[in-house]
Amino acid sequence: MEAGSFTADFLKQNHDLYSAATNHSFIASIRDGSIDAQNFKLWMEQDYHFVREFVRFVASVLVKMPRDSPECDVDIILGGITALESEITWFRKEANFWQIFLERVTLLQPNKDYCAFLKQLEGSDTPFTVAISAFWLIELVYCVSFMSCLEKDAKTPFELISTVKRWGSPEFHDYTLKLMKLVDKALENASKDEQKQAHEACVRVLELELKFWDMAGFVL
Ligand code: HMH
Repeated sequence: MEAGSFTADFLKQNHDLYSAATNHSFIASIRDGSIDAQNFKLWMEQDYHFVREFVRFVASVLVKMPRDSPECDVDIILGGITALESEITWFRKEANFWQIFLERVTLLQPNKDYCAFLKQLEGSDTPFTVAISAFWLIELVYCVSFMSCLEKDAKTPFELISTVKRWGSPEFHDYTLKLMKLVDKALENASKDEQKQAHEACVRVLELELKFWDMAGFVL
């Protein structure tokens, strides 16, 4: 069988897990308007803290970029970091609206596990190729999930529109496509071992995303 690009091959080979991570019942409940405010607040509290760790992870991806990378490639990651700053400001504003006290949040186990995985990827023993692959997929799962909440027949509640637009907008989708191209370019000439490591990291991302949604959809 002729091998295609890393990203296309990965999504084909892990179709069921990818589909489970991007068609979760938590997202379906936003899409059909049946979501409970408690679940949404729980997701927001946890995700804010995830994003705080994610900032460090994305910075580590930038540091790992090969020195001879074209400037436009570096700028894609830099743009990602810039977007995270406005994301954090948005989280604080939303938290205020939902009466969430972000500094009082206790991290739940699935979030702790995900942040621990990010920390591991931040380490200097994780190659750039592996880190950028995970980065692409982390963004893609949110993009594809939230995009479904903006489809014509979606009944997303008005108060959640700014959330779903953050990750489900055409601009965010373009950004994931740019990341995808960076991944495929980086892995084209990588060793078999790095390709395998990148594949494994991406499987882990899907598993962790799935558990993160499970956590958000679970009411105590
Ligand atoms: C858990 N995955 C999780 N949170 C996010 N904010 C994203 C992906 C996308 O940035």
